[in-house]
Amino acid sequence: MKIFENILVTKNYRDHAHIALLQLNRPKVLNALSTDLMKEVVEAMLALDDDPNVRVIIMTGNDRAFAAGADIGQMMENSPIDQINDNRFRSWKQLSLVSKPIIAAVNGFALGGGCELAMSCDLIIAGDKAQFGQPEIKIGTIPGAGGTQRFTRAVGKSKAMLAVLTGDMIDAYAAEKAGLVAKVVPAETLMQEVFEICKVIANRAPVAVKLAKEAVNMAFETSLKDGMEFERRNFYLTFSSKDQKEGMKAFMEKREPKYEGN
Ligand code: CO8
Repeated sequence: MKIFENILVTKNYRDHAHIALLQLNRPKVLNALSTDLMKEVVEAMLALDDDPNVRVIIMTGNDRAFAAGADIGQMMENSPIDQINDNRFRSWKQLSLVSKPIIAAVNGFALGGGCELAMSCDLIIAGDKAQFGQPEIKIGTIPGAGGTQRFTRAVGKSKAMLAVLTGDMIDAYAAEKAGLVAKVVPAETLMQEVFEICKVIANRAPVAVKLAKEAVNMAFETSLKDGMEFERRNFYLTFSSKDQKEGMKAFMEKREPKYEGN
């Protein structure tokens, strides 16, 4: 994998052949999401998605911040036309093309675009000192990459309004209670806990994992009727994989399945 300027990418994370780590790496500015950083995130994510050995991807920051938002210094003098020409949202859209599960491991601040980036992942595991928020209103703007949409779908209208209109942060436990975060763990064991979850997912049938991810995400895009239809078709599709035959055979034979990803 190529060397990037603003992120660190590790394959074979903790010597696991199927787990990769992508770490945001602009610690001096709390991992503020510059356009270059986001381009690198997408380039690396798409490369990991193409790598047949990788089954699960972790996205993380550092102890102090997952990311404290878009780079304010970079955009403060922008005109709307600068923003259009910069086309930074293209990167965000491309993230949704990644077919493998992405787990956000969040310690410290996940604010503004940082919270939105965590929400672009498939699930969020938080350290107990993590703080989430959409503070854009405090600097005279509003969220631009899902803070009014994904956040609202995750926590409901009233809690979303409170966060978006005040800009106040919520802690990890409040985020878990509201449904933004799947699980809160001690900050110091976050990466170990996330690794354990990734090992479980990496052990599942890879094609079924992709189809399951796709089906859950479809719940945010369609009516219930269409979503159910989509799910059923993906369910049928798993029956064309060798791994489905192996999974059910192994169950009947009372042994562990051996999945090969086809
Ligand atoms: N952009 C640029 N620099 C930042 C950012 C940021 N978002 N956040 C922190 N920094 C820098 C600070 O300027 C400071 O730099 P320096 O040391 O050179 O002065 C350094 O990081 C450390 O920050 P603080 O000294 O402020 O640390 P504190 O512990 O006192 O405070 C906070 C931490 C509370 C996180 C504080 O830094 C803060 O409020 N940051 C800004 C949070 C924010 O407003 N985020 C929203 C930004 S707008 C946005 O995300 C819109 C998204 C739109 C779509 C995304 C497109 C890419």
